[in-house]
Amino acid sequence: MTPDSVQSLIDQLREEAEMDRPNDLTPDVGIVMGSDSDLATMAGGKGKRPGAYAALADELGFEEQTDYADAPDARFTFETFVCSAHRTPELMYAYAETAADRGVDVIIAGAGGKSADLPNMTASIAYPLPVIGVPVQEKSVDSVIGMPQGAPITAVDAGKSFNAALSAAQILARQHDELRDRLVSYHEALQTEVGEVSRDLHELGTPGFKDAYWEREE
Ligand code: C2R
Repeated sequence: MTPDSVQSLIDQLREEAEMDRPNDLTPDVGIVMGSDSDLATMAGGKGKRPGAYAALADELGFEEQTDYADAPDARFTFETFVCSAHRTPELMYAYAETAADRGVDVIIAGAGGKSADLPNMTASIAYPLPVIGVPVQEKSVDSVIGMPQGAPITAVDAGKSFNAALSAAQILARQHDELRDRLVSYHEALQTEVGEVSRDLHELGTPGFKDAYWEREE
């Protein structure tokens, strides 16, 4: 028996798949995770390094779509759900099966524990939509990347959901020059920052650098 809270999400996804909305009104990236306890890794915050949310929203100008009938102004958007292969298999199935028809072009799927099946099951069901798996912990890596021949998944290292988001944007950028430009700008800013840090370290010397930078972070 599927509880109402899950069934209503499944119904919403299936209805949305029938809507045939124009691409600029649907989420470009779908983010799913096995539990809301994965959110700090998948989104960033709570003492974790920046995650997929930060990469998409803060670095690349995406907005999160929370209402299918009321798309955000931003051209590039993403949606976020919790769905588990183990706990809510019907929801995972409906999510992956409807993703392409709902306008999603690439999925980022994160899960933790030793039996992190959500990313690879999502990849199999959503095929040929590309799925980027995020092992939430080190012990999840093997179960995320261990797919048999013919059943592909792309994956990042444990916890690296930020890079998963950049990879998702790279896939989208093949069709959207605007996004390509944003990716290039992001990379230039990254290089500028490394250059500035390197010059400061060299010119301030190690003790001076520690005083200037480490105190700033405290
Ligand atoms: P809870 O904190 O909810 O107990 O979850 C989640 O991704 C999470 O990291 C603990 C961990 O269980 C993982 N989980 C999976 C799947 N569903 C939940 N690996 C799945 O379907 O793969």
